[in-house]
Amino acid sequence: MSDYQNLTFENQDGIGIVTINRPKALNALNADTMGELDTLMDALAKDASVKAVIITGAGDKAFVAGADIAYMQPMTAVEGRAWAKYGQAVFNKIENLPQPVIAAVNGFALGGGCELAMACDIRIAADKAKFGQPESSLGIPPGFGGTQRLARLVGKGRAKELLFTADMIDAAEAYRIGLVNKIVAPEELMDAAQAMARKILSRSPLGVQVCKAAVNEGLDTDLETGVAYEAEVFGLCFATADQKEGMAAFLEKRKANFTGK
Ligand code: DAK
Repeated sequence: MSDYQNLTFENQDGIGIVTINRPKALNALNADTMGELDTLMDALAKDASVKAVIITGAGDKAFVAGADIAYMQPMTAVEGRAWAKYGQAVFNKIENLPQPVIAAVNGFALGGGCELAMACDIRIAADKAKFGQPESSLGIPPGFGGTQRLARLVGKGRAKELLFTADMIDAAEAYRIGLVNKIVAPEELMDAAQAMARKILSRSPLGVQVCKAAVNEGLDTDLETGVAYEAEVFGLCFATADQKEGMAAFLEKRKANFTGK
C-alpha cells in the first residue's frame, strides 16, 4: 500500500492496524488525513489479506480530537457543505467495509474523532479516554454523521444532551450509555482490540460479513424491511461452503475450518 503522511498502516497477520498519526495536533482530521483515510479504505475494501481492521490514534493523549478547527475556520458555506459531504462519504466507507472494524480509543475522541469511532463496528476504550461532540461550542453541528450515529447508538435523549451541552464524558460514562463496548487499561488497549478481532476471525468470515450488512441495512429502514433483508441473506448463506462447514463441524463435534467461501 502507498506511503501515507498522516496515518500509518500495518497488516499484522491479517489484522490491519490503521493509526491516525498527527499527534502534535492531537490527530485532528484535516483534508490530507481524510484523503489518506479515503484512499486506504478503498484499498482495504479490495484487500482479501486484511480480515479485520483496528483504527487507533498515535500517541498516548488522543484518538482523534476532532476535525481540524484551523482548517475549517475560514471555510465558506459551500466549502463547509462539501467538507461535510466528503467526511460523511469517507466514514460511510468505514462503516460499510466488508471487514469488521474496531476503534481502539486511546484518548480524546471529540467531534470528528467521536464520529470516526462511531463509524466503526465496535469501540474499545482505554479507561482514560474522553468522548464528546463539542461542535455546538464552535457554532456548528457535527458534520461527519455524528447527529445520526450518536442518536442511533445511545438514543435520542442522551444524544441531544451530549450535542447541546458539548460536555465531555469519560470512558465509564460512555460505557454506561452504550457508546463503547468495553473499557480496558491503556496498556491493554491494543491487545484487547486484537483479541476481539481474533475472536471474530475465528467465526465464519461470511457469517460475520452478512451480520454486519444486515445490522447496517436494517437499522436504516423499518423492521419489516430489515427482517426481509435478513431472510434474503440468511437464505443466500446456504449457497456457501462456510454454512456447510459450520453446521457439519457442529454435528461432527469438531472445530469448523472456515474458508470464507
Ligand atoms: N483541530 C485542530 N487542532 C487541534 C484540535 C482540533 N480539533 N484539537 C487539538 N488541536 C491542537 C491544539 O490547537 C494544540 O496545538 P498547538 O497549540 O500545540 O499548535 C495541540 O493540538 C494540543 O492541544 P491542546 O494544547 O489544546 O491540548 P490540551 O491537553 O490542553 O487540550 C483538548 C486537549 C482535546 C481538550 C483540546 O485540544 C480541545 O478542546 N480540542 C478541540 C476539541 C474539539 O472541539 N473538537 C471538535 C472539533 S470540531 C462539519 C464538518 C465536520 C465537523 C463539523 C461540521 N461541517 C462541514 C458542517 C466536525 C467538527 C469537529 O470535529
